[in-house]
This record gives sequence, C-alpha cells and structure tokens, in this order.
Amino acid sequence: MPLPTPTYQDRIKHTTHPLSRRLFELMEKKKTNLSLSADVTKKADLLRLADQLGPDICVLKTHIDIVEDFDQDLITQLKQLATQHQFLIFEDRKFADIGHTVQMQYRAGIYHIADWADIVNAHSLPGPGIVQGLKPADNAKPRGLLLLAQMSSIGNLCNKEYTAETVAMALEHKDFVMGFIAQQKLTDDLAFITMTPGIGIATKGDHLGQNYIHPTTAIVERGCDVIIVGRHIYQSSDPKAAAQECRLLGWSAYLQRCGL
Ligand code: S5P
Repeated sequence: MPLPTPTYQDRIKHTTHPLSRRLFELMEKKKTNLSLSADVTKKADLLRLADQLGPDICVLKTHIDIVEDFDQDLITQLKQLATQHQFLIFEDRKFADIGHTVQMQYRAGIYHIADWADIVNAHSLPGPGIVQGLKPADNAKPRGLLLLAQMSSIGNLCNKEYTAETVAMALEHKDFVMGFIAQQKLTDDLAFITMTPGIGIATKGDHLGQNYIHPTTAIVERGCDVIIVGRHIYQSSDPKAAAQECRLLGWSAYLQRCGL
C-alpha cells in the first residue's frame, strides 16, 4: 500500500504561483478535482454548460476556436460565470510555434486569449522559447501555463526522453508553468499540478485514437491531480448527473490517495 500523499491544501505552501495556489484552494473549498472539457460549437451550449456545471468543476477547459458564433459577449459571460461559480478558465490552445509567433497568437487575433484565459497550454517541442514567448511581460493579470508532457492518444510521439525534457523545461520557469498535461505524475515537486485528459468511465477510447483511463486509475494509481472530462459529460443525456458522477469519482479517489 503506497504512503498517503499530501492534500491540495498542504501543497499551497509549496508554490508561489498565484494561480496554482488559487486552484488548490478552490479545489479544497468546492471539493472537486474535475475539469470540464466543454468542446461544443455553439456559444449558448458553452454558456449553459458553464452555468449548470460551474458549481461542480474547478477548471473550465475551452477550445474557443471551435465556437461558430464566437463574440466578445461570450468572453464577458464566461468570465462572469467563472467569478460566480469559482472556476478557472483554461483555453486548450496547445501552442506549438516559435516564441515570437505564439506571443501574437496568445495576445492578438480574434480571440485575445491572454486577456481572459487564466491558463493555457503549450507543446514543449519548439524548446524553451515557447515558454518565454507566452510569459506575460508584467504581473497585471496572473497567468499560468501547462506544458504537454504526455498525450492520451494512441501512437503519440511523447517518449520518455521528451517527457523528461519537458519537466526540466518547466523547472526553469516555475513562476509561469503551473504543471503538466500528462497521463501520470511526473515529478515529486509538490508545486506542479498534473491535469489529465483521456478520462472515461465505461469506455476505453474512440475511433480516432483517443485512449481513456478511469478517474481512480488517474488519481490513485498514477498520481494525477485534475481529471479532464469531455464527451462523457457533455454528450450525456443528463450532463449535470454525469458531471456529478465524475466529480464524486475524482474526489473519492483523491481522498483515498491522501488516506482520508
Ligand atoms: O493528450 C491530450 C491532451 C488534451 S488537452 N488528450 C486530450 O484528449 N486532450 C483534450 O482533452 C482534447 O483536446 C479534448 O478537448 C479533451 C478530451 O475530450 P474527451 O471528449 O475525449 O473527454
């Protein structure tokens, strides 16, 4: 039987990153380690999910570029819902270019992601310039980055060396990098948060290479911190009930891991 691991609350003191601290705090307060991956293509559907499931989640993950009727009002309303229900907004943009280009993709264009997304993610493939390019010039708005150290999809090219180099890159930028998108805990550094997509309850995957693991496997066996769930929730006939099921599974797995 492995030794109990520190609670999210315990880990607050191990990080100075303002958003990691906030995330640990709100996970404990709301008793949820569930992130909803709200991969829907209509503004109204995205807002409905954020409002109905907001109380059950710690992070709302968006793919803003799939929303067909995107407008600035969507952002205004999402931010209001994030304040009302206390969740962080994570735009799953998966930046993957040189620092100069990602800086423009982050700050400019139609979406102005840097203005509203608390968290974004990036591939480490281009090297540390991508982290430097995304890092805010000042601390006016706290912003966090997750590095994709592993992927859930079958046949992905993130081998052990790539993953280890990604962790090393994160260690160089702890003021900005909050943690990883990964399939398991990658470091004993208690500051880093592991967010894990590819979470399924009864299904093992899809026909396009997605691979699912159960919340208990992710949290207890693999040491992940946040479970990211998409289709299992938003394609359910009752998304609220599906979210509550995932929330319960994720939270009881966390309590089990902490020996509570
Ligand atoms: O390795 C990854 C990384 C990410 S961020 N595998 C993933 O599936 N994702 C994202 O998580 C993916 O882009 C999608 O938004 C979500 C998984 O959705 P689901 O419907 O399969 O739960």
